[in-house]
Amino acid sequence: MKDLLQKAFNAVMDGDSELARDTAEAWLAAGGSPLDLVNQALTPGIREVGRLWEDGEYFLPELVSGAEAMKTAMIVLEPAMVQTDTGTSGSRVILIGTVCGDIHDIGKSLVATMLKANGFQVVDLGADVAPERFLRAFHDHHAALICMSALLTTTMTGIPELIRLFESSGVRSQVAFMAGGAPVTRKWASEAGVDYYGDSAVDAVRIATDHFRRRNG
Ligand code: B12
Repeated sequence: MKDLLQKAFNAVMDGDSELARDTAEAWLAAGGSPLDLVNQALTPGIREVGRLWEDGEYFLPELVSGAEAMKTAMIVLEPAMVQTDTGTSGSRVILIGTVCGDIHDIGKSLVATMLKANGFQVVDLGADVAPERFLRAFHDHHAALICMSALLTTTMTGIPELIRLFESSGVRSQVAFMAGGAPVTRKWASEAGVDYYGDSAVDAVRIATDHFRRRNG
């Protein structure tokens, strides 16, 4: 299994989508937990790619192919993660999206997958989501919790912007907001008016579970 972890890490580092897919399949076939592969190999791999890019050792094509390799592995792993779905009713609707101007969607999708795996009904709006789309989806799906992801210091301002839109539309009190993503901190999120800050997909599940337990009694 250790060998597969190393292979998956290398696949992301080398931007090798084929190897990433094959390794993820082999990992599942060997009985490995999908989340372990994400946390112990794929995420460290993409973070290392980001570090090398920041240091000028990798260029944008390597960053893009590393992300593609990670996403390819995630496509294999996702069905195995959501298999534990407990089929809970629609009273636990969560909207999720990456804020406007930001196309990073790997972390957001991981959060969405983990929430689904824990029985929440998740409406994933994708990346680069305009505030008005969040508002429309909130009305369409009667969502009780909205999760926002931001990976850029230039786009994280979309978080308070979205909350202000809900305030000016008179619906702020009907919904709670959770935010996360590399540049977002607990302190910043609280100052931005966010109800919950989460630093990982596992954290998001814990917070959502507590939120709905309190709300639904
Ligand atoms: C992969 C990547 C890309 C890929 C994205 C592919 C995709 N489809 O997502 C590509 C190549 C497209 C890309 C583009 C760019 N990128 Co980029 N990218 C990254 C990289 C290397 C990894 C991000 C990632 O996927 N991490 C893995 C996931 C699993 O982790 P995560 O996203 O942090 O998510 C976890 C937690 O944060 C949390 N979380 C995330 N969202 C949420 C939401 C909620 C509600 C909760 C509770 C938790 C939560 O849970 C997740 C799982 O545990 C980061 C470096 C880094 N260390 O983060 C740079 C990084 C984010 N990028 C950066 C930059 C600058 C860019 C570009 C501007 C580059 C350019 N010059 O074009 C563009 C931006 C384009 C745009 N408008 O959005 C900078 C941002 C700097 C800054 N401070 O703003 C970073 C930090 C790199 C760096 N060190 O400089 N990028």
